[in-house]
Amino acid sequence: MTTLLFATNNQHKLREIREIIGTSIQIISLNDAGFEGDIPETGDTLAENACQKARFVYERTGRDCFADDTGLFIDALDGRPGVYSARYAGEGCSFDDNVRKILAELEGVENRKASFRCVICLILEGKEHLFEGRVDGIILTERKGTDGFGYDPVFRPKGQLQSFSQMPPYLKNGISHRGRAIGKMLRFLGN
Ligand code: ITT
Repeated sequence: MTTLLFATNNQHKLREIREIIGTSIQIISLNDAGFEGDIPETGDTLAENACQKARFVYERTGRDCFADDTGLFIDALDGRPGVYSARYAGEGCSFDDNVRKILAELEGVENRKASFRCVICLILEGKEHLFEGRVDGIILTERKGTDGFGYDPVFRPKGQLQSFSQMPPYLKNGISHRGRAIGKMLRFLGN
């Protein structure tokens, strides 16, 4: 069975990736691999950051691995928070702080269009492969639902009646940015 190390410190992403991938590939966490410490993330694009994270972990572990870099791009905010989605409300901020900040910035704004975009960088025997996934939707005026993480309570995908936080995981994963990017990676690995 293929074994891949997932270069993330975000436990929500780890759970989601395991739910999406199921048992076809064994996903090892940084913890399982005995890897400790921060992974730098200083790029200006999702692809640069995904590759930086994957390369950093590959160089230190020598294991085939992948990293995911994700951002929420809001039209009315000129694409913010975008690449800076994790620390939008400042260093050490919580998911809730970030949600509060975008809701305040969008107060009274009619155009609520946004997209989640995810880039995965997979490193197999030292060679990099990129996979992208995107989902379009809108930013709600208030939080809805309790599942998921990050900006999920205020993001409703196009054509859906529920926010990502109101959906059972299989529904979110079936249409999400991450689900789509991982689907491409699995098809590549299957070939
Ligand atoms: P790693 O770099 O360790 O993987 P991170 O949390 O820093 O973890 P990102 O930079 O890719 O990861 O993610 C940016 C932020 O975007 C993340 O902290 C969440 O707030 C948000 N985010 C990512 N994926 C999301 C999702 O599926 N649903 C809602 N918000 C998400």
